[in-house]
Amino acid sequence: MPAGSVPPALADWVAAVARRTRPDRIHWCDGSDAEYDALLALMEADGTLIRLNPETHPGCWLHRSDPDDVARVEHLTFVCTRERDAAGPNNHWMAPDEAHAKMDALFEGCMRGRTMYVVPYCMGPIDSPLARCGVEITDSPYVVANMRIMTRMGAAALRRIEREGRFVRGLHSLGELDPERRFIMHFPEELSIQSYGSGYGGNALLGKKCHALRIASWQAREEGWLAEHMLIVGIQTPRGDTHYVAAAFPSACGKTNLAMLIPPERYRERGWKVWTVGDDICWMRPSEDGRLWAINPEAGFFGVAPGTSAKSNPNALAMLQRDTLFTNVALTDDGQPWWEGLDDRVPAFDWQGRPYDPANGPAAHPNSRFTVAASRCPSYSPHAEDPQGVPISAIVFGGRRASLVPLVFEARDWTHGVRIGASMASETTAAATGQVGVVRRDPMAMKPFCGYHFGDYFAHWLSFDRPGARLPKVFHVNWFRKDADGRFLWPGFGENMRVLEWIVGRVEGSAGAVESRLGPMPGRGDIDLAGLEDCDFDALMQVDPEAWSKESEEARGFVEGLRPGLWRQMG
Ligand code: O2Y
Ligand code: MN
Repeated sequence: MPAGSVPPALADWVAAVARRTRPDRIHWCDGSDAEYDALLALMEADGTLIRLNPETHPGCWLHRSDPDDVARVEHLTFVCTRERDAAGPNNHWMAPDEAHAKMDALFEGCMRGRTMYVVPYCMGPIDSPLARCGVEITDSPYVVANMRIMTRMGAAALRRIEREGRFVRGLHSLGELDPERRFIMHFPEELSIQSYGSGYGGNALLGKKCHALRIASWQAREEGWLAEHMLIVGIQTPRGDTHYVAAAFPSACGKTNLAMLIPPERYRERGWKVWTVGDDICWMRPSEDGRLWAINPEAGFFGVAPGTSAKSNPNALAMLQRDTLFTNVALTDDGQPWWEGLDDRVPAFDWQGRPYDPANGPAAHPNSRFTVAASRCPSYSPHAEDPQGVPISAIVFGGRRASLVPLVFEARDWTHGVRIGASMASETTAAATGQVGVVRRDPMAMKPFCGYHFGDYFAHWLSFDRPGARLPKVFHVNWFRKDADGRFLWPGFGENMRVLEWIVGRVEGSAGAVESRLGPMPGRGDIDLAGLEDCDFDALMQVDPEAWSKESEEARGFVEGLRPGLWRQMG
């Protein structure tokens, strides 16, 4: 037990878990540097971690997961509410009694021979009223090391838990890493999570998707706030004002790249700057001034490595040079991490540690990851840790659509914005599903992460439109539209700044727009296209009325299928 007092509810729960799981040892994590170093040494000794080249990548490590355990498992992820309807058709549901019986049997004796780590953590700045605490019990030191980077973990979190008395209980075991004995269960009514049989990412770092989205979205509805799958950036204008924008994109649509965007030189010269607050999750709460104030509940980035390059994300490359845990990337012959899209070197070993052979597929797993402290990001906002959060001026929804959806348009008002978010659909990528190019409905990019009924979720969003509210403007973007030959119509990456400039201009009231049936859109003269002579702006913005009507009809059918009458309430 740690020095100082442990809330009895926490001590009792830890004791009960130990009685069931039978660990050889219990370690209460304090979050110290010494503890982190000891964990790394332990994992180096047992082969869980490989030290990367200390000359080029000091403090960096490679972990290779089980080859059958490389991504989130949506089909094994359940929301276990007393009433099936509360979880909604958007979640796999299991009755809590049945789920507990199943999990109790799996956890029985599963930590024999292992150490049980007790990880108190805080999602959000430790002194923020918007932050929430949890405790993850796990038998994976790799999970502990990741949680230390991704959350505020250790003694300070334990003190806050002691003060508040309320925390989310997360129980995790690697089990046998058998895909047949793998479940990720959420019990929002009990504020608890149980995860068995996977050591990977969203399945195992319970503070992230399980707590900060599925459980938090439930808590947010009860308490009047929003827990969203959104990045947060601050956009500083040449006048020195910073507007904060939250943006929701389905997994693998470049959220991390947008969160760390470096404006093109022309913009930088004029004084534009993009500040990173978060790359994946945003908690927003209406404040007394009527605005939504947001925090990033995470303290680090768990980003996809493949595709990260000097072109797509120079800030990420800079921060990955030291103190980073890599998972399932390839290795060069001199022990450097490597992934597809990084550069033209040829790796020596693939993600499974085999000598690299292109016949075996990509060298790095498509869902290979880096875990790194947010503070290592060169564009990390000086306001990212402000306890009150940052005020959100615009919300941007987006998807990956090769056709139909224009580069950018604006919602007429909040309710229309909710309709746009609820109508979101995106093409799948290899990293997300293994299937490529299938259009999947993903409202507000929350399909895998909303911990309750989507109909109730949209109604919750609508409820923010009330007297005195000064809600953000809402936009929709699509960076991925292609021409008839399959070439991208928009250059993307840093050039997305042009669209952000228009969005900021709309927020400030200085940018023009033309009206369209979708909502206001930039006309040719409203958006900076200088130097993009090859860009077919008309093709980018063109909307086929018939195809759009069909798309809207599908979205209407989807929303009305959730809760009849809801579509009409959405503007
Ligand atoms: O596959 C996983 O376990 C990771 S999923 C993930 C990780 C970081 C940020 N976003 C996601 C996601 O799927 O949205
Ligand atoms: Mn995500």
